[in-house]
Amino acid sequence: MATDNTFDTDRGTGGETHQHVPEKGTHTGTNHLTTNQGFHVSDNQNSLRSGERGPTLLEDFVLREKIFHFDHERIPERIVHARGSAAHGFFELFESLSDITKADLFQRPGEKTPVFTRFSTVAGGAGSVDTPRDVRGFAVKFYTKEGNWDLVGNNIPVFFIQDAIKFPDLVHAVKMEADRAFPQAGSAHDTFWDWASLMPETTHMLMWAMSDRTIPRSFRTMEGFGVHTFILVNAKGKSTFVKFHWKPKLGLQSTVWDEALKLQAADNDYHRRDLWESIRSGNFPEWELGLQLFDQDFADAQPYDVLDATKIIPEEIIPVRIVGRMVLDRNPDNFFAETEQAAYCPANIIPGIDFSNDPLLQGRLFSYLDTQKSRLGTANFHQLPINAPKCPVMNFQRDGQMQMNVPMGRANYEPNSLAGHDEEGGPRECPVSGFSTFQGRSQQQEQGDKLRVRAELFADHYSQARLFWRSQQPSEQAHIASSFVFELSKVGLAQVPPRMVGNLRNVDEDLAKRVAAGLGLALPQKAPAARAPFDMEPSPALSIHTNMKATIEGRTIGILVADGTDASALAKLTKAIQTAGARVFLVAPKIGGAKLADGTIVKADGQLMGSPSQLFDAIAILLSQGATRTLINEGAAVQWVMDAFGHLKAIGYGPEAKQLLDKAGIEPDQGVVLIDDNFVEAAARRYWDREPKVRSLA
Ligand code: HDD
Repeated sequence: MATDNTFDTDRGTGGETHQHVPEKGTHTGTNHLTTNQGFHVSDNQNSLRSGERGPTLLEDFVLREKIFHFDHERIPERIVHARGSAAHGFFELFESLSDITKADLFQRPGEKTPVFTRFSTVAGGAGSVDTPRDVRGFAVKFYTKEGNWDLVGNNIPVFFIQDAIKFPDLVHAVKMEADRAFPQAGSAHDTFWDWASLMPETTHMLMWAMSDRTIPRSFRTMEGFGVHTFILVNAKGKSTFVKFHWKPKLGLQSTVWDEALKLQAADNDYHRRDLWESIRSGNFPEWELGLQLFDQDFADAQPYDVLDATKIIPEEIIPVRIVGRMVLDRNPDNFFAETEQAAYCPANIIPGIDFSNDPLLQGRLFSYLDTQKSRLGTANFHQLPINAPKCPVMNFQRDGQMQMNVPMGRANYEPNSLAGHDEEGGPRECPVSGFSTFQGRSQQQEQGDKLRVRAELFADHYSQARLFWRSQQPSEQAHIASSFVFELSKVGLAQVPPRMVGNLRNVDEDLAKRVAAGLGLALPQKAPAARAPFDMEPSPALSIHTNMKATIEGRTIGILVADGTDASALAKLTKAIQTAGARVFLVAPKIGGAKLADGTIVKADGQLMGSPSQLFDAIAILLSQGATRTLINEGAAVQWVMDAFGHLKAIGYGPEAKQLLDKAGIEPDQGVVLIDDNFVEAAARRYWDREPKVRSLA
């Protein structure tokens, strides 16, 4: 009778198995496949049945356990930020901050604190794509010696709403529509713009959302922000307001919208893969932590409220003080156990850091703990390895589903007098080192009538939206106006686009006119403003195009090769790119590679059809004349060049490949260079001035 139709069990499953299979009949091997109860499994290919062709027996506990566990593998995904990727690393302090905070991780220069950092999109489900137009989450869990501190931020320093009570409406409006369950992972639809156009407080964040900030090149090239004003408290009880910033070592970089759209087809996992591969190859993503520090007098003197999460403090007014760095140097071992089960919570803070009265933050303090119970199914989720603090946890909380610890002793209440009576009394509260809420968050006493109101300055919804607009380069303004046109063009409710453009007239008349013209709308009435906007000094720090670093470090350059490519030219180019800190990705018509002119074979990293130029920061084309003649009739090759040009990337080419450029309709400019003419330097930037030649922008 056959016992195994598929695999030779003694050899495992074709090399994928981690099990070392010991000699048959022995029970001494350490790598046996077992059930969850620890029984060795003798046959993982056939269920237990009555007779060779008979029914499967209910008695088969091996089968039942395996299917049972599989049936329960999925847990509810996060209601927002469901799609994400994370990595382990460390935070290293540059200078002691003992003058402003007693938080232990900020005391000793050079000291490292472990972190687990998760990046995410907001609107899409866990299986959605990486490159929709969307805000990105930037959540850092610091495992400090005093307990876990979670800085749960975004890649944008402001938020859509001022009060947490609006959060369910925001999320319902932006996620797929209630009746039809589409669209997935995007804001370009009726319900989002219906809601947003009725909520003028969203306007500042909408400006950021329609900018290139929401189509980042990678997680490694995004800024991160704690968004809210927090409070630092030193050992003497003195407080300082703080806003947290993460600055990427590689500088800010974004894609262009057409590229982001095409990336959704080229690689669903574009950002996830980038994070994973850069860590695996030893190019560890890095950010500096910066603080904006200010006091109550400064806060009182501003024309906006520092407790309003729709407002920033321009960096030119309060400079960002760099105090440390975060390096992500280890990929998770298991996506589910770590990334999926990671439970961040803004309420996780440590002595020396405190909340402000920002009404958005105050609501968040409740939501995250609450959602983890529904997502992870038990109040004991903090015991999961990824969530457990790396310092001792001792209290009298007991029991609950999935209790994974075995609390010792008789005492499970406090106070008790068991200590000293041959019994352990358990831990005691510690007034000196324990967390005590900072008294006096604002100069006003925290008491008053019970009111459902917002402070007066919260009513200014447009001044900072205008500040953002006026701080952008013309190329970036064109992207913002065009994004509004793109998104509102997807809206079928006739009343919505004019309402939105009416709001934009409070931001900037030119912006509103451009959006109206792009939509083919007559300019609507200006919406009434609850508080008249005023002009602020433009902030160059808000522009990506001003602040991009002219370097190819950390980037990927695609080189198209084929049979007959000059081997020495390829070697020279590869060396130059790698020396400058970038990665080379060889693309060839066949994955098996190309036979170079000197007869050597190089293997391709990707086949032409499956490796469109969206995947690269710049491209180079090294072909023989024969290969060029063939490839000018290959749509994928022509598209490769056209897209790189259209996405404003540098194109390097050997003279033999010129015909391919001509076929793709390339009009040479500064970014189209012969490979010998310092292609590496050309590849360090994007060519924004090319854009009007390749698309019409609003
Ligand atoms: Fe939130 C997840 C960031 C407002 C309620 N949020 C979540 C994550 C990030 C943020 C990065 C994913 C964390 C992870 O990787 O697991 N959220 C923000 C920022 C906000 C913000 C920067 C404004 C400044 N959030 C906000 C409000 C509420 C929530 C006002 C509710 C009142 N957020 C949640 C949540 C989530 C969440 C429902 C979903 C999954 C989770 O918490 O763990 O509780």
